[in-house]
Amino acid sequence: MGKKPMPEENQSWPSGRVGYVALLGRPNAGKSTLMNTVLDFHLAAVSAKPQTTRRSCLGILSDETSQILFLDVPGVHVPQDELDEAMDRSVHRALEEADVILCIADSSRTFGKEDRMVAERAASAGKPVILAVNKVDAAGPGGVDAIQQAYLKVLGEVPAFRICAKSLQSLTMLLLELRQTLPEGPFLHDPEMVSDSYEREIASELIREALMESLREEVPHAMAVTVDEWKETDKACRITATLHVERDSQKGIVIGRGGTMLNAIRALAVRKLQEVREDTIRLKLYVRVTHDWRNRKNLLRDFGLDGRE
Ligand SMILES: Nc1nc2c(ncn2[C@@H]2O[C@H](COP(=O)(O)OP(=O)(O)OP(=O)(O)O)[C@@H](O)[C@H]2O)c(=O)[nH]1
Ligand SMILES: [Mg+2]
Repeated sequence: MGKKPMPEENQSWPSGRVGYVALLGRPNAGKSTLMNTVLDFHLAAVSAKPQTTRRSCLGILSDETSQILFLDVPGVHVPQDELDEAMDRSVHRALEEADVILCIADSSRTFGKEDRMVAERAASAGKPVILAVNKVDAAGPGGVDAIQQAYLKVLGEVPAFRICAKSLQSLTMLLLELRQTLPEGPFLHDPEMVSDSYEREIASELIREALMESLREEVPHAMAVTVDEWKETDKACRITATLHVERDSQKGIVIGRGGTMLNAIRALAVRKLQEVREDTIRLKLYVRVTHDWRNRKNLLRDFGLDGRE
């Protein structure tokens, strides 16, 4: 599945159109979906709940003449706690690093406060901006035109594309435009790689995705996942992870009556891990109350969620 740490820049890699594309959008706009689709790899967690992505993640799309380095980041929203502040730092860093900003708008919703924040941030970054109006398959009548116009009013005259992030075919013209907008230069990563994430980071995201899908309302937002042990043998990959919750009552919900919920979460997570790995997965999950972890800077750092990745 995931990737080993990157080797240093290699002279045998080609040159071409190369650069960073920051994916900027409100929570739930479809940023991670788009990245997974173009990579044809389940790298980033995706869910119907907002604020799924909590830290930035690099996705590498290489062909013979180009290397697009996608920076998937948390959705832009008004920070409520230390975790939100850290998520916002990830967005800030990605915008600084970006050669191009790809604004992703959700046409199934009306233009709101978070959309304005997204558009204003993109417009003031001083970088080339491209607009992708997503979820055209789910938009109501006039929804696509309305959101496109609202964004362009803030962004000015920038190229705009109508897409369905789940469908690679709908992304062809957008990818062409991105390649043309990137600067010329040597490849920055091994073209065989799809990410620089460690396998255990990807695994913790997939386990979190299982939590987002299995648990209702606010519980998954109050949870973090740490992978504590990772052992590969000829027969299996043994993973031990802790699911951190904030309160005792949440622990009860996550475990469920007689452990039924935890078993269901484990089974779903194993299926997701199995899809990206060829070997058998043996997953052990522990649930632990880690009070107020979203506001404790040292824990955010330990969990890799301090926005300094
Ligand atoms: N109908 C439809 N749904 C989509 C499309 N793209 C994404 N989605 C759905 O939108 C939801 C959010 O997708 P994500 O990719 O997690 O969104 P995100 O922008 O990364 O969200 P955050 O990480 O919370 O900022 C998921 O349920 C996706 O399946 C699309 O083109 N059409
Ligand atoms: Mg995301």
